[in-house]
Amino acid sequence: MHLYIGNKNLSSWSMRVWLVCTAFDLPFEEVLVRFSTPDQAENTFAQTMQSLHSNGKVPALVHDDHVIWDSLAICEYLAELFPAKHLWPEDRMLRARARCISAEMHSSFTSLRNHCPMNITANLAQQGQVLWSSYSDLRQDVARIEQIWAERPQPEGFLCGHFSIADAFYAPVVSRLISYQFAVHPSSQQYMHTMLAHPAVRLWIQGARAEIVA
Ligand SMILES: N[C@@H](CCC(=O)N[C@@H](CS)C(=O)NCC(=O)O)C(=O)O
Repeated sequence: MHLYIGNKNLSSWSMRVWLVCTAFDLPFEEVLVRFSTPDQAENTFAQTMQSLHSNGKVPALVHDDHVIWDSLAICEYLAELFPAKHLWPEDRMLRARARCISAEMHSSFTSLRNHCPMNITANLAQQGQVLWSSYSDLRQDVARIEQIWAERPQPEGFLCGHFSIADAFYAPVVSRLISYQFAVHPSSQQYMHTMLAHPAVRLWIQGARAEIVA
């Protein structure tokens, strides 16, 4: 099973799936395809990804000669492939909640996504201040995310019990809140702390830092 991902520092959609594969110790090989920069004569990222699939984006999972190319679809595929790993919560109601909040992350929060691209290693506090005071829809997105986090079953725990696909979907937000230094409630800070202590999250962040040094 090969998982194609973009730069760890930048690719929020890749981060989600990689975290799931790593946190649940799934048998996969990572294929890092760096995003091309405007000064490159050829868009090697687009060439590589489009040769794999016409969607041309990361993440993409290649398994048994099939390509699955959307982060939520990949996670659902993995959950079916490894049922004993319980990538979704075992409890039906928690599982339904995990699916709801993952779908909400997948389809919403466009203001946060558009104004605040993930950049794990950057300190974007200054931009954060300007963005925060300029965009009410950005403040609304963060407020809704904090509401979702506050509804987790245990204050010191993950969103739906043990670490699940839902947490992986919100991991890039944890990174954004840190980079842009948006002030959040103590309960949200506690969730961010829990996430940052997770071994898979730590490994991804280490990888992002290593990319910048390299
Ligand atoms: N809905 C897709 C979105 C994937 C996506 O937008 N990936 C970005 C990187 S994080 C990408 O590949 N961008 C390159 C491009 O658009 O050419 C998913 O969930 O996987």
